[in-house]
Amino acid sequence: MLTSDKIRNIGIIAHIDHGKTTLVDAMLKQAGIFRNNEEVIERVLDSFELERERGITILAKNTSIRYNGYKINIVDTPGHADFSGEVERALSMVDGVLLIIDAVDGPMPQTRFVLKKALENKLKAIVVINKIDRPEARLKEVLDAVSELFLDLAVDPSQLDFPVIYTSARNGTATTSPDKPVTNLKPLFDAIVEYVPPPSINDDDFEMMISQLSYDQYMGPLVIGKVKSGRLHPGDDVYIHSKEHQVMLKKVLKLFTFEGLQRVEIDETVVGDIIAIAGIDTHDIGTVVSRKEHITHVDGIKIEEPTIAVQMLVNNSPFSGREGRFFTSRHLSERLKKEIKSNLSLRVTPTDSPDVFDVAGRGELHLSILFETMRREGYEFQVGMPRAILKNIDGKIMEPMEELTIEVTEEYFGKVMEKIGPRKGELIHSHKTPSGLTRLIFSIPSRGIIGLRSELLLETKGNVVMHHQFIKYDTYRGDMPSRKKGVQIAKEQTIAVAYALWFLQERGPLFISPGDKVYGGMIVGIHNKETDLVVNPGKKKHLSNVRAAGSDEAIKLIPPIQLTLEYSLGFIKDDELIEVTPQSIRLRKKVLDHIERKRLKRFAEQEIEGDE
Ligand SMILES: Nc1nc2c(ncn2[C@@H]2O[C@H](COP(=O)(O)OP(=O)(O)OP(=O)(O)O)[C@@H](O)[C@H]2O)c(=O)[nH]1
Ligand SMILES: [Mg+2]
Repeated sequence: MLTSDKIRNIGIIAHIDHGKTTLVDAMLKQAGIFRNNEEVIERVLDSFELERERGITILAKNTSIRYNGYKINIVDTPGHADFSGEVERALSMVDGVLLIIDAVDGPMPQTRFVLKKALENKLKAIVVINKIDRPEARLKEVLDAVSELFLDLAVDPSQLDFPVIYTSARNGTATTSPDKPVTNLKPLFDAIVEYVPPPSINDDDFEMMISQLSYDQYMGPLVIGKVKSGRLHPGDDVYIHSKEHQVMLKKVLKLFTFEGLQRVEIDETVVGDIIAIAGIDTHDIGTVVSRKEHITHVDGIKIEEPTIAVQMLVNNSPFSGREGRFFTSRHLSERLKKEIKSNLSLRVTPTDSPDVFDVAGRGELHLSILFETMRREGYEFQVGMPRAILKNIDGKIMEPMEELTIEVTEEYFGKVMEKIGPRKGELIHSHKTPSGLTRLIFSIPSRGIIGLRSELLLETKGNVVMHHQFIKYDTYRGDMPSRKKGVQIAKEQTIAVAYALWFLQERGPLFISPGDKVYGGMIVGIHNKETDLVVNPGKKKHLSNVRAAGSDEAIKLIPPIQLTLEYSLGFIKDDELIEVTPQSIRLRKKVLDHIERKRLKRFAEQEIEGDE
């Protein structure tokens, strides 16, 4: 029978791509989770469709292994800074962390962030220097850099004494010292058992804070957390204590624990184990489940605040309701309400209009993953231009600032500087990486990062690695020049034809292809000049016998720009919107009517002149 002293709860934390999920694969394999002949996909915990497509972890996930009579509960977390809310949530369930560090790259911005959180939470950290199989690995320098980081971040001296394990997650090997031979992950498992403390126990009644929500197709909603005290059984009554001190009585239907990749039903909980409860619906993360009606306090989970906001609107384009299943204001409102229950660093604020919501998150990717998830679920909506969340601190306007790290080959150095300058980025530091790239570190306003990744990928033909990390609020850096180019706007509703596009592509890159349906006021391409241009992409050739340039044989269309959410968020201006449906991403002017739009623009210009 499992006892609390045989439980170890660990979080796996790191900068993006340093090998967390790959290490979990190796741990699961060596703990015998899979059958001998079972075909196991790589990064098995990255099970969410968007995680597999992008090769990154987005949501923290639970799994567990058995080793030498111990149960090791593992929470894998995402390394991308936009999902750091997931890390903060995961840390509320564990007693120690494996801090994974790439043996070539060394500590990166997110390494610092996650270690800081772990140390603040008084968690025992085991340093895992991973990817030691890489030929450029530089174990000593990386370890020195890690020690410096601990010196900087430790909140008490005992934290400076951290064990170090060297691993190759890909090869499934670990060692306590680089000179020792490596065969398997045993040294890592032993370190977890030895250094991570067992969960603390007391003989109070059952209590658990909800750290995660999940769903079971038979049981409905599940709440997940680490049992703080006491025992719980199916059928027991429990009190749910919200942060707002509301108390509700619920009945436990079923209880589960995690074994490998399975959820296994249990009839009694063990203190310190990570469990799932069925029967408690609609409850927020941070809420406490207790056998007691009165408890002293509900801590909740402290999450960093959002930095970027956009308006999310009901789709009121002429094509509204054609491609999606959910598109009313009520649909959007309910879906967003559900999202904020588990997506802790997201904020949704209603506005004066029932059709418009203010949605704030930790960055462009945080928001675009939400939008992409919703469109795949069948939602239609529109999104406005992202803006930084400003604060008024002591009478001064402050804005969120980030540390931006860019790695490129030397030839693209100039191109990167050209893009960062107007976005108010300041180069703080640059050096060569062990793999021969130039690593540039900037301080830049959060709003300067919007759309930057898509632009740099285009400029460097995909040869760029970019990370950013919110650092602090600082003095507002002033207006940032918005997009210099104008757009080509469809004159009226029509179907695009090759003949018309062939002419329009001369004016600038297009977003549409022949056969695409467009509406008046929809943006069909970029205009290479500063002004906007109203065009007719449906204009057909006059029938004539004269063969001329522009005849069908001569029409060669340049492939259009494929609109993605990230690109669009960086592209649009204040008077434009992104229309998102399960099938399409379209850009449009907020005001579709050309005369009305011109009138408003002239009016706005006069106002500015009048100001001066
Ligand atoms: N050479 C080498 N590559 C590794 C090793 N571990 C992981 N990788 C590779 O590094 C890349 C990232 O691995 P992941 O396991 O997805 O990294 P992660 O830390 O989970 O990434 P996020 O969850 O997105 O932050 C993949 O291409 C892995 O194959 C290793 O030990 N050696
Ligand atoms: Mg991962």
